Amino acid sequence: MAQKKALILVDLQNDFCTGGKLAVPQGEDVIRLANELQDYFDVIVATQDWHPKGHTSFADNHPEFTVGDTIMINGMTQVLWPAHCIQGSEGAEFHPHLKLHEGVSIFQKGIEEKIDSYSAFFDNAHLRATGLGDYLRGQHVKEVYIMGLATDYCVKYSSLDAAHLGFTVYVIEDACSGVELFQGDIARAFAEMRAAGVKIISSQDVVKASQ
Ligand code: VGL
Ligand code: ZN
Repeated sequence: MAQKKALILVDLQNDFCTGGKLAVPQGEDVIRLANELQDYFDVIVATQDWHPKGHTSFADNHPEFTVGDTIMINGMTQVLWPAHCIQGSEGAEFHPHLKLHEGVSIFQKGIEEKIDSYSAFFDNAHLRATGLGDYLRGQHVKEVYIMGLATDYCVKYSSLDAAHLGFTVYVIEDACSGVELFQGDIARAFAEMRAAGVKIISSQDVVKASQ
């Protein structure tokens, strides 16, 4: 069976776009590339951040703290966010301009109340897999291309986990947008990804490679 390339569309949801609860600057600008780039891949996966109302990452659930604070929960650091991507809410829906190809598999993460999951592969403590790694292996995928929201959280942690799982990993830089909670977070995220062997490319590189 031939080796395959997968495209992972990370968290292209209303809450990460303009007007959403955790809006990433220009989040919706990457949707066009998501629509175009699907043409170049054998296997396509879309992820959704999918939290219960009482999720531990929501500042509202820690009344003594505020959005942007970092606290310790069960020995791990956790950034506190505005409530976002609540299961079944409009904010958790994919952006209306996203046109997913037929057969795209959807993986949801952050579904457990007590632990966050930035990565599309594992929760933040690496206790539980989402099934994405096994799914990709089952599809004979060797190379994964990652794009979406947000560069400095879900894109970063998904790409690091993918690299650790042994995939060859590409992050499509112009098809990502970041939170930049602290100035320099996006640049530091790319540096960490590079250090882990992740290749940072552009959407044009994907198009050119297919010609
Ligand atoms: C994300 C912060 C909180 C993301 C999800 O998709 O990057 N960021 N939850
Ligand atoms: Zn989240």
